[in-house]
Amino acid sequence: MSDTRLVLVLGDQLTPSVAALAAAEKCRDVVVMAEVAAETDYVRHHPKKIALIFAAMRKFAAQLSEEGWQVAYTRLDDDENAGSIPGELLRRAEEHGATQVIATRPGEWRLIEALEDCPLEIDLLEDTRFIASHDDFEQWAKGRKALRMEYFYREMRRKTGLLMEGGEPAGDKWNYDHDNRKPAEDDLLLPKPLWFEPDVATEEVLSLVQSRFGKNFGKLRPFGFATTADEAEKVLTHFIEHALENFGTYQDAMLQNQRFLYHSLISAYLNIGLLDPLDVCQRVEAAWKEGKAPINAAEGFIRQILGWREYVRGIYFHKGPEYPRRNALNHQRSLPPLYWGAETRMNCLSQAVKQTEEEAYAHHIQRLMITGNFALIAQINPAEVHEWYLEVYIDAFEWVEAPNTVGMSQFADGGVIASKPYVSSGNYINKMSDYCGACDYSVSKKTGEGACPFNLLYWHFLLRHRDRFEQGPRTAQMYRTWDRMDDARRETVLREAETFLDRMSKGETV
Ligand code: FAD
Ligand code: DLZ
Ligand code: SF4
Repeated sequence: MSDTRLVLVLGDQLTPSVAALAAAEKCRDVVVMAEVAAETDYVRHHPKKIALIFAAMRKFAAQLSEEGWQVAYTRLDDDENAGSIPGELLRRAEEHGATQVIATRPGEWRLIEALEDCPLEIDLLEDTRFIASHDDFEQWAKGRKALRMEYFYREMRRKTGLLMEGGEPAGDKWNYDHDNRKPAEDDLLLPKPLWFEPDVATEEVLSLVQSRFGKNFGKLRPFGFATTADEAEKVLTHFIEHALENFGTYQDAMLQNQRFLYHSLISAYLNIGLLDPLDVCQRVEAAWKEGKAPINAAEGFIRQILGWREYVRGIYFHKGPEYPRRNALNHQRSLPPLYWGAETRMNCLSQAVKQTEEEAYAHHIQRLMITGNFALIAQINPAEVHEWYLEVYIDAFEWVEAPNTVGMSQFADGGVIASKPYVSSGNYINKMSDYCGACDYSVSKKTGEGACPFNLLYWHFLLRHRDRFEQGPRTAQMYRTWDRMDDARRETVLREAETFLDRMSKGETV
């Protein structure tokens, strides 16, 4: 046996300072990276996501080699490919006479369990690329009845000093959402995202992905994502210079011809290690200090990363491996084919799904208030909704996707994350988007031929769960509105909602 150790670097751990690399020695250890079927196939990922990960993995491996690391890299089509991460570790262990492995804890229970079952001596180190450690989160959560993001976020502001002035929040407010959430007008001068032409290495990956995963849901080309830390850095700079200023104000707006609005498009880069979350927050804070962005934009943006992103990761690990399978509302309906691009007369859903198919991207409000809202009020099985989100977005990894989908969007965790279900009638969608004007349905019609389905299903959902929500401080008002309607109207709403759901479940175009 040699004293060589294997250093595992996964496809979402592409940071030179990641814990396993920080603990390893260049002169002694071998870095193991592998493109494997177990990771490409555990769900049918969007082809753009596989392409991003493989291209970024290959370039990161090349960078490590240039820096003097010995890298054992396995390509998906290599003959000896063992097909899984533990399988590749075993193969490389034999090849190098190694028995010890240094690894950074993966971001999914599935892979953590697979590594724990692997018959090698694996040292699983904490992933230090987050602003809050597991201990930090556990200490914050200890003894609290409700684990609300807002209080976690305030603690993180205090701890990091971000947007703090003399121990108080900058501008004297923790949260500027009151100034945000405005609808947007379509405007040719809106900033355009920064895309990159694929180079030779990326083109090679694109050909592989096309031949192996071309049938997965989603368009592979055009492919313009950043695949190195340098490029991701350019995307961040581009966002800070051109979009940050308006990020807060139009954070919740949706336009059918402006898919990205003032969003940053950096989630995938953060999640695979090409950008560092604390660094991103500090860059945004600096832009605010230099007068390049107002406080509502800087605060709104920093809250997403320092607050939401860190908080959902804490929840995922705090709640354990069963969390993604929760179904507190006992919703059992199957996900309708419209989520996979089948025809629908609902323009908001049609636009959100088409955009997802083409870009592997939708912004937060599209995910929460279009595809998520509909799945919830149509009472779809949350396990199927969870799988859909994990498959279709470029940034989807279970630690961040599951709390957002199962918890925030589907209320399937019974209210751990959300203090109320994120449901709305068509009115909210009409206020925040330009979808309704081009829809077959009429958003102003509450019942009858052509009535917006959101207007029917919203009440159907609330009535089904009356026992759970009617006393809630944030939901009681909805029931008072319902109770004020006359009997005939209430009966019609529920009957038409049932008819709609039956038709949808039979596979009819709705
Ligand atoms: P911006 O709007 O520019 O926001 C900046 C950054 O804040 C994002 O890049 C992201 O890192 C972070 N952020 C914002 N909101 C959240 C949030 N709720 N949770 C965690 N981080 C957040 N995000 C993922 O990274 N992966 C997912 O798989 C994922 N699944 C989601 C599923 C549902 C049902 C919902 C409602 C949200 C989901 N989100 C997910 C959160 C959010 O929608 C995306 O992070 C965001 O849309 C990414 O686009 P952006 O980089 O342009 O974000
Ligand atoms: C998502 C993904 C894909 C599609 N392929 C690979 C791969 O071939 N090799 C690899 O190391 N990682 C891949 N990943 C990322 C892993 O699935 C990710 O590390 C785990 O889901 C934990 O977050
Ligand atoms: Fe969606 Fe209803 Fe508006 Fe159509 S009318 S786009 S279904 S909210």
